Amino acid sequence: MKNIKEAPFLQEITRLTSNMYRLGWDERNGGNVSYLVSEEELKDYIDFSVIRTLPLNFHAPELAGKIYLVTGTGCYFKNMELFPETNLGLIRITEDGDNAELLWGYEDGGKPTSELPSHLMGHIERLKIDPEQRIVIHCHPTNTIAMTLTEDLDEKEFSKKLWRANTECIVVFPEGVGVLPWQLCGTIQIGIDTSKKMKDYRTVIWANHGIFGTGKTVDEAFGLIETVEKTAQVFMIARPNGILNTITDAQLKELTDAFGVTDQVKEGWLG
Ligand code: 2HA
Ligand code: ZN
Repeated sequence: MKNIKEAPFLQEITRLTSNMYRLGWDERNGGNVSYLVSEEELKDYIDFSVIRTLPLNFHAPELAGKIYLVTGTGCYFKNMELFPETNLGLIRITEDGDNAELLWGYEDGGKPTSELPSHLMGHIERLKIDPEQRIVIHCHPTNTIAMTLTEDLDEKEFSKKLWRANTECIVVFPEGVGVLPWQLCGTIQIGIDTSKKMKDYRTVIWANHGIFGTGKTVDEAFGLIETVEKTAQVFMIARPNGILNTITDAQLKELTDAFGVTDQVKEGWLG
């Protein structure tokens, strides 16, 4: 067996968590990631024997047999690169969709993130839309959270504030962003509500808490989050001075036409 610390999929995730830590989006044990890994990618690194079985406390038969690399509950993003074996785990969803079998990791007796319902239910919804869906990232980006304190949480209003502030936004997320008002995190209910939003959006913001980005690649999901966060920063810097210049609906239409994403904009959102 090769050393799993050298596996490309593992290094991709630990590089990601280190990056997010340095960006200031994952203080303490904030944030969590889940990443679909194929048996082919794993076969040189693990023997697929089950170390422990962990109850999911919800039902995810759609993911039966799938294996996810998942950050551990209470784990710090800043420590993942150095100690992946305690801070990360590889879990396989059982055939009945009720349990997760630990195949590697959580070596100090840990278990998956408290936000596992949002992650797995999110994968289920996004897989229906995009069969290549692989990653869900949750983190706590400062300016995005700040913007949920000062702005209306209506999804169209919130999305359009981002689109109007910064040219790349409507091109990167023409479907807008989903927004959930505050509710208790780490629950099955927030998983249900978040995954409902993910039917329409690859990006979901939790007011006074953080953001989710999804996609087929780390770059896609991370790119959504960094584009929202960069724009929220621009918006929050400009806001106290009074906002004078924004991109108009006609200009937003020019952008969606030029970049071929017009059909992804929701009916009635542009003029
Ligand atoms: O503790 O970010 O939402 C990790 C979290 C919970
Ligand atoms: Zn969080």
